[in-house]
Amino acid sequence: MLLNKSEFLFNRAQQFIPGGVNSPARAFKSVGGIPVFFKKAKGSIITDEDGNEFIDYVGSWGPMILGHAYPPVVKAVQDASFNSTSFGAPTEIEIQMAELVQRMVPNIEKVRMVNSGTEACMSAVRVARGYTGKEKIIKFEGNYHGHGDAFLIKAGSGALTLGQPSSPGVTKGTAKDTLNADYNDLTSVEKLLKKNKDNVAAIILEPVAGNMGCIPPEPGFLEGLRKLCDEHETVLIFDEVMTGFRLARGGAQERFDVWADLVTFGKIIGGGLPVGAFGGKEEIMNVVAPVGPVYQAGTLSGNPLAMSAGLAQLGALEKHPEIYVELEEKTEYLQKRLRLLLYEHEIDFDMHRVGSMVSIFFTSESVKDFKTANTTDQEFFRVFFHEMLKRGIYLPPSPFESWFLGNSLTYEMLDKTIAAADEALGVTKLKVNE
Ligand code: KE4
Repeated sequence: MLLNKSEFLFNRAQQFIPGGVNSPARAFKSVGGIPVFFKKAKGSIITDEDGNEFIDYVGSWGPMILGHAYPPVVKAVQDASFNSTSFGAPTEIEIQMAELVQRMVPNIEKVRMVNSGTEACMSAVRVARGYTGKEKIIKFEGNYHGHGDAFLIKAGSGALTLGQPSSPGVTKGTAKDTLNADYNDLTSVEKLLKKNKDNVAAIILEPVAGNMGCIPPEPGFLEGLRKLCDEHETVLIFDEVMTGFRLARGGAQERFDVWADLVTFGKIIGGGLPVGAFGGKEEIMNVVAPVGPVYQAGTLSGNPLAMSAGLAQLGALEKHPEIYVELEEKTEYLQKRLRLLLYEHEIDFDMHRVGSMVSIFFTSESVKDFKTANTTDQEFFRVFFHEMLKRGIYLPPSPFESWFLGNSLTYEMLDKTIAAADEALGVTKLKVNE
């Protein structure tokens, strides 16, 4: 029986860990059932505790762009670990990482390593406030920037899936300084800027939304934000925790040729180890301690083990830009065939793909923001998710997440996925319309 070891482990885990998981996104809350416990993965194949194999479209929520247990990453981590895993003192490898980030993302004049995307985004907002002396920030409904207090105000990702537009524990004092605009709606931003004249420190956004499903910026949206930030002397922060090093070597900035003042990174930059980073204009970054007065610190920031994993993965991406072409072609191959299936099954849907990020929305609406993303038929997704799982396809367990493709996916795996989707869509339609 599938999942019996996962079921046993889940019961055990819940005795010691809230909800049995160390991150709510893994809890299967919006799809129901028992979260799958995995024991190993190689390339795009991930194996659960019962030995069942799945084709993986989560990729640890983005880091595994070159597949699990990518040999250069494994070797780099092994080699580094013999020399200790952390010193809490400066090392050359941190400089190598900073130099590599700057080569791949040329507007990153100064960069600071941290340990997660949340930390990167929290720090970037503090830096923007410290640099401008202003208090408010503008974010977008449905965007997720990690679990920092300032962001859990109508956040996307876990909070959206859990249906809590803002989290208890966030004080009114904090919430008042976070303003919510609508994604792809420049007018909503202009209104907030006007209403809070000269007091908006930053606009932060996912340049391609991934935490309400994959939703691209409409033409002119990013350019419009760039212009508004220049006019209002507001810091433009691109949260590229998901899109960084995925959509291109230079991430969404390079893909859309719109350049932010500060950029945050995570996921891919660590090769699967805990790494985040924030960086950008030297003039802004020089407010960061110890150069400037804005305090930001971390015991394990830039530790040699995590840097070795990140360098190995980013190094491969820098050296082999053809990876982005291959990955784009594979994702387009999948998207085109899934689209055909959805038409054949006469299922209402919208679908967005940017690079190797893709999502299906089971809705008749055209999805462009939080409101329209929410029209997706969550019950249909729930059944579809489990029908795909039964057929050995592991999708992100939420209708409000992007799928993440790794370049270790083969066309044989893609064809298996398409065949599984053909069956799963048919069965889902029957089950949901029963
Ligand atoms: P972390 O703190 O989880 O490393 O990064 C937070 C974050 C920041 N910005 C963006 C655009 C993100 O997507 C994330 C984290 N993404 C979620 C998945 N959508 C991580 C999964 C989880 O929370 O377990």
